[in-house]
Amino acid sequence: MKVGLVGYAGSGKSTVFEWLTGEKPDPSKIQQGQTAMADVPDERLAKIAAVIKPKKTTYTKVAILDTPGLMADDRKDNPRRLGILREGNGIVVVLDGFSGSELIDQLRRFREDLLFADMEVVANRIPKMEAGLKKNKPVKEREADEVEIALLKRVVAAFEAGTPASQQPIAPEEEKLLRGFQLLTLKPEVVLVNRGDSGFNDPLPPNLLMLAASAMQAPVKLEMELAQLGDDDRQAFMADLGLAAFHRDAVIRSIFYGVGREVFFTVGEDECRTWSIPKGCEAVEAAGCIHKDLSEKFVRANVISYADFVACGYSEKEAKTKGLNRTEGKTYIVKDADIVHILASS
Ligand SMILES: Nc1nc2c(ncn2[C@@H]2O[C@H](COP(=O)(O)OP(=O)(O)OP(=O)(O)O)[C@@H](O)[C@H]2O)c(=O)[nH]1
Ligand SMILES: [Mg+2]
Repeated sequence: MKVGLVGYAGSGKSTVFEWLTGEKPDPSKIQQGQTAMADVPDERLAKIAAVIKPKKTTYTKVAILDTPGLMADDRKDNPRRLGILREGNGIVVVLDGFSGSELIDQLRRFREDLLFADMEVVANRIPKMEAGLKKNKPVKEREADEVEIALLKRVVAAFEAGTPASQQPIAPEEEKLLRGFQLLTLKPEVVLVNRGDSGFNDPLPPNLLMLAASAMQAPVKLEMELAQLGDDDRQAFMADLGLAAFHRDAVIRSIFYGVGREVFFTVGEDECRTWSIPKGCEAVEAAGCIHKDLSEKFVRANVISYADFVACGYSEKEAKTKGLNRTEGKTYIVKDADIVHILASS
């Protein structure tokens, strides 16, 4: 699971990268993008671990990718800069909320750049495919190419009209043809406003929330500076500034859930752990997130819902006694925070 930080030059992407991952970005590597991991904190797992006291507690991680800033004036190079994001599962747009620049304009312009980058890759493919039609080809192949070219032309026309791929009517078989482009306007987007030392308790402007209902904000640089202080100083400064708590953990969780992920738990005396899954996935796919073998040799899953597990005092034994440990098959849709045991054939 990888998400890319993106935004205009100087919006604070590299500051956010360090805030989320604890790693300092290396300026010499910025052009190709750089990645570091961040734990996804989970209070539910922390509680489970406090009761079960396993040897090890492991949180699932998300890979955070820092990218070179987009240029606001000369936008020609922006598609190349955005290209780094194509392999990611989602996009975090970092808006400059500290220098007085209009937030809504930044987001609008960013979305234009994103759409333009997608339009460029799809449009560039059309003349190449048309040239291929001039060669001798079996009829079936030629027909398939013609269908594909018609699709690409339709998608480009919609881009020209300003419609991102996520809002275009794309049938599942068309989606397969488009998959190779790794379209940016199909990726889930999370908006993060990088606030300065003040204003972080003010609500975000309503016109921004109209464009991005779940936009978040955080005083990123300030939190990094406060984190360097000793406990007493930090608490005194936080009280002075009106900062009730750090935003970092909530932001990382919102990014994780915002790009369509969820977790399930495995619990045991050796290890308690969260596993990252796509929202709404089947038990057999969830098993594959632990190990490929577990999905190939899947027999069944024993599942306790998180609420039942808590009600049973975090005891699997108790849940079993009360009949709350369910046996589920391959197609069971795993719920966020389910406690799961996969049984596989050997
Ligand atoms: N005053 C203030 N400065 C900030 C804040 N966040 C970041 N900065 C400063 O803004 C400058 C740019 O921050 P970076 O994190 O490097 O921004 P970036 O988006 O990675 O920039 P590029 O990689 O060049 O696009 C740095 O000098 C930061 O110290 C903030 O909240 N307040
Ligand atoms: Mg940077």
